[in-house]
Amino acid sequence: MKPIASGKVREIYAVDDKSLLIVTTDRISAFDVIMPTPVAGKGKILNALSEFWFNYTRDIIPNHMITTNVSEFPAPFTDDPAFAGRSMLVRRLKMLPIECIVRGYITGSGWESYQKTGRVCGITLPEGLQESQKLPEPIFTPSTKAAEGHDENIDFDRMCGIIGTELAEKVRDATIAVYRACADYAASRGIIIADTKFEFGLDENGVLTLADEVLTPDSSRFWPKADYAVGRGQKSFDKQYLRDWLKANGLNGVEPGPELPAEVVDATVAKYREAAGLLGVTVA
Ligand code: Q0N
Repeated sequence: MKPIASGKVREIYAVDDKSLLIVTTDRISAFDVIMPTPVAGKGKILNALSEFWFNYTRDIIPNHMITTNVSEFPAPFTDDPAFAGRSMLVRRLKMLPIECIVRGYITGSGWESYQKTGRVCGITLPEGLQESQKLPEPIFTPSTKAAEGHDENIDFDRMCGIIGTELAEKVRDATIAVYRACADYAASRGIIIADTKFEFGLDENGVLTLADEVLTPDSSRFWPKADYAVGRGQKSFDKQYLRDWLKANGLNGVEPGPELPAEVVDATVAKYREAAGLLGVTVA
């Protein structure tokens, strides 16, 4: 079986007209480069996190998850150990061409934009914010895939022009509601979810449905609450050790990525396990 789409970390297999199988590999990227060495265990942890959040938010918005139980997968995937624990059977949707980003804290490209213009995606923010500061309210900052394949930030009016105002309002409200519920939960367990990206689709009845992966460290910025302080960048919950090692060896951004020593792999997977543990997510 060949995937119909292959991302940096995940692969999507066509199952039938109604469903797809999303497989989360153990690949890891840093500074936009995929490392040749897998982080054994990472895929299962990310799959378990997405499954947890889909269940946690099911009363806020329907989602695409059917099952993560490999025994319930259709042929030829049934009970395949290569897929066990790292994959999710999902409903096939008509995907919306928008990346739904929500930010509770000002960092990254949002911080760059704010420093230059005082705004992010057309939203004017209060004056005098410091780097990494919590925003008064979470903000919705959509983006779209530009022709080059790179994401382009858009304002809400542009989004309305692409998918229509009524749907855009629903998507924005769902994005903020899911983020609030999950960020509050994570904060109560020692993890700040600074921002995240959701993708939505419409099901066969036109019902807005949460898709993709949800609130993993690959789609979000997780910060350890214990180390948080405003006025500077924050340590990444999961990738700090890897980034520091790459930088110390002059290998940040170098293609192809270097083979990783066991110590880097071990320290990194330990952080994914720690995040899951703090969130109360058990990984098979
Ligand atoms: C789907 N992707 C990749 C944008 C796309 N439930 C679904 N139904 C139909 N298609 C998809 C899903 C899901 N999930 C998702 N491609 C197809 C997701 N992203 C990756 C980043 O770029």
